[in-house]
Amino acid sequence: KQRVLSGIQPSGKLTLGNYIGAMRNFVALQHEHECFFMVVDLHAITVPQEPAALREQSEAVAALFVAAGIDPSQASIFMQSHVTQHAELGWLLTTLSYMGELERMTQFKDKSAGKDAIGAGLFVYPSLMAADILLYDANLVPVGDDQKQHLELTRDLAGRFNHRFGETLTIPEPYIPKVGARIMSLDDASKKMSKSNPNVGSYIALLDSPDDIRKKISRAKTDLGREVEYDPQNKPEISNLMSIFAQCTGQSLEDIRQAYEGQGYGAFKKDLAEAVVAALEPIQSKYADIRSSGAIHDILKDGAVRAREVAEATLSRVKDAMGFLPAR
Ligand code: AQP
Repeated sequence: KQRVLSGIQPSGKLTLGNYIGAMRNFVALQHEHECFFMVVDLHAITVPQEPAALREQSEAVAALFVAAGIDPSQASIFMQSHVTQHAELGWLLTTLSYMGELERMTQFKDKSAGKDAIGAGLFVYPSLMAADILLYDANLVPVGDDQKQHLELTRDLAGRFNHRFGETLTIPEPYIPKVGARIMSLDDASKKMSKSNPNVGSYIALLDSPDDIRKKISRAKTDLGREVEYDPQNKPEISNLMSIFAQCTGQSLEDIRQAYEGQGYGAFKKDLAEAVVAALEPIQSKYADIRSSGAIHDILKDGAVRAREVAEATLSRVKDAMGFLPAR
């Protein structure tokens, strides 16, 4: 069986982008593969987080994994910070990372742009992410398009480690959806939809109420003209909305174009809102059940036990290869 590993940061409310770009593939991969899905809280603190919000969002993300369809008896669901090997391998890989390659990461450039106090953790984020993946000898990493560059760096670091210290780490492959790998912001289709965007109207949260979803979609930016056509170059806003429609209903872009021919944006947006509401309804109701049952704590406990076992074996191999004196 191939190993699959991925994570999501509890850095805000999960969005439709997180779901379409990443989580949906977690669900699809769980039956054929040995899967590890984690809430990457150590990553979330690379930008300032309020303790109470971090705690709440962490539990919310874990519960959303289950609500979205990840079966905890099939896949291990855990908190990154519950498996201390992540921080330790993260440090080891930081020492193998080059300043130049970290400086080239677009996520670092985007998140540090215009800030005068930039946390060092934000800079070494990709080294920790490499540790997350390499600890599990992951073969496949389901992520959205924005994480492709970090995954490339992970592959470079694994290759560098193996070259310097002997074959130790498995080189992972990205697993990126062919469509929906980059859902854009509702207020600006040149930026990806992001849970940490301070403008809540820019994203649809998986737990937004039906009324909020309707409001956000009716206010979503559209392009000049009135034809519903997929043309990302010239009509980026409407093309993004069409992608969301296609992802929520399973219809093709061409079917959507034909269905709204001559009707303008208004009718399309109205149906889009209902399609999103319908797609999220089952997730939201399952989420409410899981949160009220309190079952998530046991799920996280079991997941961490399974994860630790694999992570510790890899970490020992790595430390041994690097020449650390074994503790007796
Ligand atoms: N807009 C998106 N479209 C498709 N996939 C997306 N992902 C994120 N945004 C989109 C994918 O979701 C997974 C979890 O992402 P993350 O929490 O690790 O951080 P991120 O990639 O930086 O996502 P956000 O929502 O933009 O979070 P913040 O705002 O905190 O940085 C990843 O697989 C990602 O590709």
